[in-house]
Amino acid sequence: MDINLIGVPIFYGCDKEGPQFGPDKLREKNIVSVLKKHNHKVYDLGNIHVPKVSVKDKFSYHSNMKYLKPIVTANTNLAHVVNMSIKNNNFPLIIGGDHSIGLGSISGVSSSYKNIGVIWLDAHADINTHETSPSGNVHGMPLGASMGIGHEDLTNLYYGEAKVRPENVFILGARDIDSGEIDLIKEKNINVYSPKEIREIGIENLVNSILDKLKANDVDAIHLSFDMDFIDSSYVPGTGTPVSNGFNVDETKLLLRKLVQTDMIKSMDFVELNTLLDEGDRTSDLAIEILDSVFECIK
Ligand code: HAR
Ligand code: MN
Ligand code: MN
Ligand code: MN
Repeated sequence: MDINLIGVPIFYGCDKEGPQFGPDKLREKNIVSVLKKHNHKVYDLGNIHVPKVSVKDKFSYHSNMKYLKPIVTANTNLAHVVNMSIKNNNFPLIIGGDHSIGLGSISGVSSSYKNIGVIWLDAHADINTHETSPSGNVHGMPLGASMGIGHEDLTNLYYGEAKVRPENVFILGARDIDSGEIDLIKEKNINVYSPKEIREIGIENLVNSILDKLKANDVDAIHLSFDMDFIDSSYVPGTGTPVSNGFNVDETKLLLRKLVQTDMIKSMDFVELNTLLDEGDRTSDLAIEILDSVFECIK
């Protein structure tokens, strides 16, 4: 496979310094050679431009969406690079940065396909809006916005319509969901599975049933978005909002490998590595270990 490696050095979505160093940290840890080991061609496109703004301007653009303008600008740049990558038959591997970059990656992917599915691996649901968010952090909003829910500056990013239908969205590993998000999950009937529910169903059964549903819905490609806090907090000190009761490392790898073995995953985000919070390089090393395992299975 031909992989376009795309870094997005942004922390504005989580309002906590650290994730902006993720892309270069993974390069320092030889992400390119790790991917090449599995017979992929890798084109490192470098980092997407993220405009610099002062902390004084955090609320200048909106009262409950911090750093809105630079987030929209960076994600519009990202969307275009992702769209062009897919049009050229390259697999975009988008390295964060915080999870606000899901806005740009999904917008880019959805431009290239008729009807996409999104599988979101995360301790959080990331479907808040400016009206429901308890924090004003935009990394808690990208998945809702991609479904057309929320503020028009986010829902109209790159092009002006919803990027994915709610029935084609699957949130896996969620265990820290805000009350406004719970209401929305009920209202839109969004597919959400906690780690406990996934263990009960079984990883393999779950992957099969998701794939059956997406195929029945005529989905032509699936975008996989992986937030490091999907993994249990005991393994990932280097992430901004760790949550307990998550999957261990082996379960995480198994789920990811089963997902990519469906041959339907055509793009992937890898986000929320915070190098400043890490214990040594523990979480960066784990990030490399996971990507190594996943890209061994992608053909
Ligand atoms: N739900 C909370 C909020 O919206 C926390 C967001 C979670 N942070 C992330 N994204 N790492 O998954 O503020
Ligand atoms: Mn997230
Ligand atoms: Mn999260
Ligand atoms: Mn996160």
